[in-house]
Amino acid sequence: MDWSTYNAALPTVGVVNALGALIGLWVVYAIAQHMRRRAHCTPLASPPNPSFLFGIGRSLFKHPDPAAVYEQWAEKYGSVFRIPATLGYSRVVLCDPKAIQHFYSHETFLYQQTTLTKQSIESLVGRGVLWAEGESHKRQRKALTPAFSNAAIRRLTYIFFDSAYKIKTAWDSIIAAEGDDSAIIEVQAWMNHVSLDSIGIAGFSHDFGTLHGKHSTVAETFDSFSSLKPTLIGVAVFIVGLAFPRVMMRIPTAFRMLVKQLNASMSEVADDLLANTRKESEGEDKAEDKSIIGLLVKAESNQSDLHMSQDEVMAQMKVLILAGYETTSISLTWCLVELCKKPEIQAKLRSELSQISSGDPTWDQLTNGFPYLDAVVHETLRLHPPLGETTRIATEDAIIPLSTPLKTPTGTVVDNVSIAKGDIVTVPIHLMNSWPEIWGPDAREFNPERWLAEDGVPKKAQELQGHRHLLTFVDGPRICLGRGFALAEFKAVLSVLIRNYTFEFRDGPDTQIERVRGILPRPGVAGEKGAKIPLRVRRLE
Ligand code: HEM
Ligand SMILES: *[C@@H]1O[C@H](CO)[C@@H](O)[C@H](O)[C@H]1NC(C)=O
Ligand SMILES: *[C@@H]1O[C@H](CO)[C@@H](O)[C@H](O)[C@H]1NC(C)=O
Ligand SMILES: *[C@@H]1O[C@H](CO)[C@@H](O)[C@H](O)[C@H]1NC(C)=O
Ligand SMILES: CC(=O)N[C@H]1CO[C@H](CO)[C@@H](O)[C@@H]1O
Repeated sequence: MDWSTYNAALPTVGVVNALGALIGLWVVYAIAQHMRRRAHCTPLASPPNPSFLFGIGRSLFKHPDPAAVYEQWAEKYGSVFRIPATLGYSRVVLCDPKAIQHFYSHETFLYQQTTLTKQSIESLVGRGVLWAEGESHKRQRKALTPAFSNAAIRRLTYIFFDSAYKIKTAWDSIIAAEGDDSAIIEVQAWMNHVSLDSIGIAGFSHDFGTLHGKHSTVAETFDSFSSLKPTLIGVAVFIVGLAFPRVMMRIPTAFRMLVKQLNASMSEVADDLLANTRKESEGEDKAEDKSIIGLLVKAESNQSDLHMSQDEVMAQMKVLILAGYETTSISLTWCLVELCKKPEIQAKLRSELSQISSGDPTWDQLTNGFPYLDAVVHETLRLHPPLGETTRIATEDAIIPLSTPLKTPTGTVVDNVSIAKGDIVTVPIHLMNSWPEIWGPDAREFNPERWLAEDGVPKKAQELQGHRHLLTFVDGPRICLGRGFALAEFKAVLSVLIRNYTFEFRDGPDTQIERVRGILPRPGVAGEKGAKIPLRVRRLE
């Protein structure tokens, strides 16, 4: 036995023991707190826990159709239930319209982002409106709202048509190069381009130029998120991160490196805009900036009560990219997928759009003039919400009202549910948008007609708040600020594409499409790598 080794080991053992004891105490304390709070909560039914470490989250994350899983639970356990989460914690799931209305209307105050989400948003886009809560959120939101008014979007509509024509120019030359009337085009990449370029120009007068084939670090960074593989280290970091979010944010995983890269390239764009807007307000000869952030910076110098710091302005620009780029691109891509699955719907849409005789429709015509286009767009948003769930933490004990009384596991029937401060609450957006219980037997089908028929949106669906009774843009204080922007862009781009081309799956009508994970899940061909949607695009004469 070597004594020196033994002696050196002693203090280490002591430290390890002390640490162990401390961690043990902390766990006991946390559990006691949890039990105390839980004591006055309404007992809720819950599926069995497959894994103490991961709870049900991992299997849900991997599942191709999470809405179907939530549906089974809701049918078995009622419209409010608990699901097991990481390390023995649980999440309360709300599938009751009144409960959901209560949840969204109290967002940013009673229900706030979990520490992990908050940290991720901050590292991605800074302390902008997506990050803020409570009064600070209210102030930022108030400052941003005028820049998203109908009048503002009306002035920006030509930008969406311009972007669509850039696709047309590019596609026409791809098709011409084939020496035919059609070509195979991976449309998801183009929907990314059209979405990013439009947000750049309309949002803050910056042309990313991806529709002209320009390389963009911002686009590339977003794309590389979807090719990240969940590594063992990544999973470990994730678990540590649940308990110690600050530690996680410092560990240089691939995700963190990408976040940094994104931050750097987005900051550059922000600096440009601010410099230009400042020149403009100093009276230098520049075309007037009507972009969303341009308007904002100008308004900012006038209304001191709405003053935003330079950091906040930068953060808002990044928020626009984060909130508007992928969401819009994913929706457009899903729409093309659905139109390939249902050629008769594609044809009907084309026939409505053929009424356009000359020139582009105005914003007002886009908004109200094409009922079938409107129905196709909303049916896409209903079935394919880019954000599938909202998850928040309750900052206080709360009583959640219900539309329909709930039978608890102890057999009593309650018309409200008590939860405790610290409870995590989830609204399954995808389920609420497509639940047969709410939308009727054809709820899972892509059927635009439902938006045009007399009783197409059933009474039960009408109980849901939110844009057109959908939760795709959520509801309440955090309802998507860019929904008018998104709808105008969606409709403008779709109208140009459908008038000029027909779309079919590369490998025929039976092609299976699945959800591929990224920052947000995207459509991709089943069994193929990456989120790619190769379509045969045929020119119309
Ligand atoms: C189809 C496209 C879109 C969908 C489905 C969508 C959906 C959403 C959702 C679900 C939220 C709430 C996020 C949360 O709860 O944390 C949100 C927030 C937001 N969206 Fe959108 N969005 C879309 C397009 C856009 C566009 C194009 C813009 C901007 C140009 C935009 C700007 C925003 C902003 C600024 C917020 C933050 C609002 C707040 O925190 O108060 N969105 N969006
Ligand atoms: C993001 O970039 C800005 C400016 O370049 C910098 O000040 C900030 O620290 C960066 N944030 C992160 C999380 O990298
Ligand atoms: C700001 O105020 C000046 C005069 O004080 C006015 O000319 C300008 O239109 C205002 N700008 C905005 C964006 O309200
Ligand atoms: C909640 O429900 C219980 C019984 O189900 C009722 O006694 C109580 O008044 C309700 N509370 C609220 C705030 O609605
Ligand atoms: C052949 C055809 O219909 N071309 C149309 C392409 O789209 C533009 C703008 O939407 C129309 O002006 C063309 O007539």
